[in-house]
Amino acid sequence: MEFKRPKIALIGGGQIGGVLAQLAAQRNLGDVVMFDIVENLPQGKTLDIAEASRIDRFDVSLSGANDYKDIEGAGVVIVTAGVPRKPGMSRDDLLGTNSKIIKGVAENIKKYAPDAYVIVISNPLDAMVTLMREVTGFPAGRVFGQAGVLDSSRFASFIAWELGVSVKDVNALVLGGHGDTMVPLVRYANVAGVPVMEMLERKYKDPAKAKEVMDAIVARTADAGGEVVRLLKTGSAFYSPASAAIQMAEAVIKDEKRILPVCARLDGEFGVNGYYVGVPAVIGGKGVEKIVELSLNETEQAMFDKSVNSVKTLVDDMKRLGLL
Ligand code: A3D
Repeated sequence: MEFKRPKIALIGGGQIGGVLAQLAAQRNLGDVVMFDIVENLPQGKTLDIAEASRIDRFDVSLSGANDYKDIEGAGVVIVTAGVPRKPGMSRDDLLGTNSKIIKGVAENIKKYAPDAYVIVISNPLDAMVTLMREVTGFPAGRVFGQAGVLDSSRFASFIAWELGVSVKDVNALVLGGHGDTMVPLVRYANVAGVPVMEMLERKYKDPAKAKEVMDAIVARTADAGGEVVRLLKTGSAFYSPASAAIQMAEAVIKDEKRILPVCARLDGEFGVNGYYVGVPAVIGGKGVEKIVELSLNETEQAMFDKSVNSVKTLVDDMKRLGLL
């Protein structure tokens, strides 16, 4: 038998696509083919990254493509095709433009990489994952979205910065749709096992002040994408979304069984039927292998329901516009 490196196809060679290619190579995850509709762009980016192979010590190959045929044999496909938002836009404003793009991308993935695991990053995330699944017809566990890993990392970072502790010791989880209604779960957030609220109350010696600080962290988490957009002005975050998606791809390729918050299809879990939303799940060699359920109190459940409803509204909009 002949051993072969895994093949990773990146659909979209823009800001996130470029960082994805570089991280996949630096981690020796597999051979990378980057597809984009812009002629020479993916060829140029991948050549640039490949020429650092001696410095970054990787043997995987990188190539660019303007023909979908080149993604044949891909085991993992990461999709960033589409447009990012600009200041003043919400993710939902991208629905019309990106739906049309994702539909075409999905048809080609179905044709050329019918066995692939598909990780979607394009916004509005939950709606685009839904569309990808619908058009490819792949099993639900093979199509999922990146949002929760990044949103949770943002939440964890803000907690670590506030408490002056290593972010490596912070566990923080964000549930729900990838939009303004996302649900950072304060009650489950902890630092090396100690509840975050206890840490904050000890720091400020005032429960009201601790709550005020946490409310600000929660609000900043929900607005974190917008904060970066307002600073960049020309596009949205791209380093951190790429890191997040690579963690997910690595969990699949190495069958790690990581528990990661991802946009996954729910079939009764969390009381939701037939919709894609952000929840913790076991990610391994079979993609989304299991949804990890956890109990929510009344307030958390109400926030989660609101977030799920905003995803449902977007999916309904796609149906109304004939996009789904
Ligand atoms: P950008 O740098 O514009 O790259 C998008 C690329 O897609 C460009 O190179 C385009 O040429 C390409 N493209 C356009 N149409 C097609 C097509 N039909 N087929 C193939 N490629 C095409 O954007 P970006 O990389 O900054 O962001 C990409 C997407 O990710 C956007 O929709 C963002 O909103 C989204 N995003 C998601 C997150 C999440 O955490 C979910 C975070 C940040 C950005």
